Amino acid sequence: MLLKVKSSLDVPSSEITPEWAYRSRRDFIRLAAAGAIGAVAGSTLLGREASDAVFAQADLPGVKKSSYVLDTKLDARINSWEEITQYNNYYEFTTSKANVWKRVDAFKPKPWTVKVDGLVNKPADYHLEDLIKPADVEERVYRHRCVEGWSMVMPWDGVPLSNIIKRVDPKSTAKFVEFTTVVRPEEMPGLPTGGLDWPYIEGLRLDEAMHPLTLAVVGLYGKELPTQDGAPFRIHVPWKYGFKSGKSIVRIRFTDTQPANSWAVRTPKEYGFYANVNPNVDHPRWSQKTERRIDGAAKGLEAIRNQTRPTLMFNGYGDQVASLYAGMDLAKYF
Ligand SMILES: Nc1nc2c(c(=O)[nH]1)N[C@H]1C(S)=C(S)[C@@H](COP(=O)(O)O)O[C@H]1N2
Ligand SMILES: [Mo]
Repeated sequence: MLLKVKSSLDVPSSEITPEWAYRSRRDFIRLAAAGAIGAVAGSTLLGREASDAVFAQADLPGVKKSSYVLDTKLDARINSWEEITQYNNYYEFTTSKANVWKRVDAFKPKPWTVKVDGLVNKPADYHLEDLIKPADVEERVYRHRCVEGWSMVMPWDGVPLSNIIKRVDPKSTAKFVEFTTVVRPEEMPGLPTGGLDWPYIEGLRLDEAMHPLTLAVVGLYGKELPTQDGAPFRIHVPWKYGFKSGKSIVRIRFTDTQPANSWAVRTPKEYGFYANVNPNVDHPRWSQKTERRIDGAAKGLEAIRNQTRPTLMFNGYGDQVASLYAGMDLAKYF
């Protein structure tokens, strides 16, 4: 198989990449040398490498590195492109996590329009590029925790959601933001069997949506977002369970009442509106005290290895976000 190695690899990694990226690169080179990965090439962003699958996806030009980087004391390894793009929840395609990426080919993420409406001063149908300016996009490595118990670390490319919200200027009466995700029967083979009422709806309190950690995501590893991860535009709220982060968003509505989010509508005893990552509040059918960090690199993706680790309050982002919930009983508002 084709082996492409970029010349920047000759430069000591530590000189051109931050420590976390360096470790991830070392990991990758070790795996590549061991033959675990078929093809290697140098990716431009942050000096990381990836297999050919990455290069099928178009570059996002000019992604900036962000000051929000991973705490390497908690996480030394960023999940690989393959792990992030071949183990997904996106029920509109299939409920089988390992197969979403195989069922997305019919989906067309371009062009993309987002309707902004409700309690907002500049309602309109916006072209995505007018809502998220490509020049503003930065990369942030965030932990991601699914309510089902698995977790990953991903390098998302996006802008703070607050940038968009300021651009469209909510009215002072707006208290919540509701996100509606796309429904396209011709392009989404899992709709009939997905078990939710479509469209998938999520929402945040306006102050959660304005929080600097809340990201409007358009890319991954410096590449355009693959469909299975929510192309062309999804949210990532790193201190909340993954279901709060809607994919392929087509509508942003500002409201004064709490949005009826899909999972809370479907099973209110199991899923709430807040869904803050909380090891002390169990899901009715399982504990949330620990999580399984997806790590398919060692044995190949067919044998995803369990790496059990303690789940952190607010997914480790407590210092930044706990004040949003001061005085709230988080067992009641789960
Ligand atoms: N439209 C839509 N958005 C969605 C989902 C979904 O099924 N449909 N799944 C959610 C859940 S449960 C999780 S854990 C994350 C998964 O994101 P990832 O596949 O990029 O890791 O997407 C969230 N957003
Ligand atoms: Mo999830």
